[in-house]
Amino acid sequence: MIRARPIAVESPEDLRLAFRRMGLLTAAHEKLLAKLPHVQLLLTGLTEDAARFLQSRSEATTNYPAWIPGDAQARPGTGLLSGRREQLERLVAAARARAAALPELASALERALEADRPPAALELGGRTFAWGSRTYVMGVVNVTPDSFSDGGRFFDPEAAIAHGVALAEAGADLLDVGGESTRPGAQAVGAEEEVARVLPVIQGLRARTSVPLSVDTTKAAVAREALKAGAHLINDITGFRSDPELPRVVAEAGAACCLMHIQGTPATMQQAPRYDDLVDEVLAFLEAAVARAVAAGVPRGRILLDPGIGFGKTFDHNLFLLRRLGELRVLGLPLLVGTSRKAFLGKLTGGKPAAERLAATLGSVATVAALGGADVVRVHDVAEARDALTVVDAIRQGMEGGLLYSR
Ligand code: HH2
Repeated sequence: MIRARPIAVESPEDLRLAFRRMGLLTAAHEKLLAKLPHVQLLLTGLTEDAARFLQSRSEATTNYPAWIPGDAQARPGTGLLSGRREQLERLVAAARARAAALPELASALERALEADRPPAALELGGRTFAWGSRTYVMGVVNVTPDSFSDGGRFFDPEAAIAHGVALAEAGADLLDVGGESTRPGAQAVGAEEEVARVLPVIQGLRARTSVPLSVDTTKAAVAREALKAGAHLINDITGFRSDPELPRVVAEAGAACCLMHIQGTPATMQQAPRYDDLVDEVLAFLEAAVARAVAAGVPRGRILLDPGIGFGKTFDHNLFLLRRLGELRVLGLPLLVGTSRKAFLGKLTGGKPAAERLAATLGSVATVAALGGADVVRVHDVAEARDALTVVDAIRQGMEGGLLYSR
């Protein structure tokens, strides 16, 4: 009986398994892959020169990808490139070789073509984060009286330390200690008060666990003390936009950082979030954040990025961004995603309060992991997230059955 079945073209692994099934030599796989998968790239922000170049190449020969320009009046500088990988690679070379070279276009295309490669591994606090090998878990330790889901529960330092130790034992790969709530409309906390909240907890956790420690702060003064006390990563929900000193403090300590997208400030962010192109604007914000970090001396390889779910985003913005998370892979850096117990999950589940959003959280965590968009998930319930992710990661990597083809 003749059968035909679709193989996911965006997954080279599955195409390689199809080649095995067909008995083709391993040596030929890469060559065949370059000819096969269809790459579609949405381009925005094109100069007229770059747009003309794309048009002329696609008209000239079939050596280059097809080019569909966007509406010149309504959406200038946009278009879609569609073709095989080798055609795209030829286009990159042509953009570089041209007398009036187009390096920005060439780099943007190159980054898009490399988006399926995992970022370089990160050494943090004596552990290796091998991106792409599995989804890592960051456990939340809120030392605040007013966090949206657990405010006041771990305000006492001993309670916070015990909670952090429990999360570490439950399998957290990182702990994120925060002394200031970022929920919409939260009261700002002074640096002195924030240091007084987080420092004893960092010291206690350093003494009692070997898990790398992150500190959720926007302030250089807090970061400085936290890093001195042994924290390894600074998690700034404003993407190094609120304290110009902060990137330098991170660089000088040789620490890592997580830079998050936010529109507005926690006080105002949920009033009227608005975007023309959500993914494009998040990409632009994160690129600028990386530039600030690198300019201050933070190596690119010590930066994680976060789309900032719930930070200046409507319900629909959150869902769309989670669905299209994979597009942020063009940044070439590991992605951290925080959906845990957030309001959009409450809304999706008929108005459940934060304390009853565990199953919804696990659904969101499993989805972002399965879509391949997240390297780290930031969660309150570590043991449960670990179990869910173990299943997702195992299914994503379940290729052993396909290896039978080569026998
Ligand atoms: N979400 C919160 C706080 N910090 N950091 C990153 N990188 N990503 C996030 O999504 C994120 C974050 C909000 O959660 P929580 O800490 O539980 O609440 P609160 O800010 O009220 O303390």
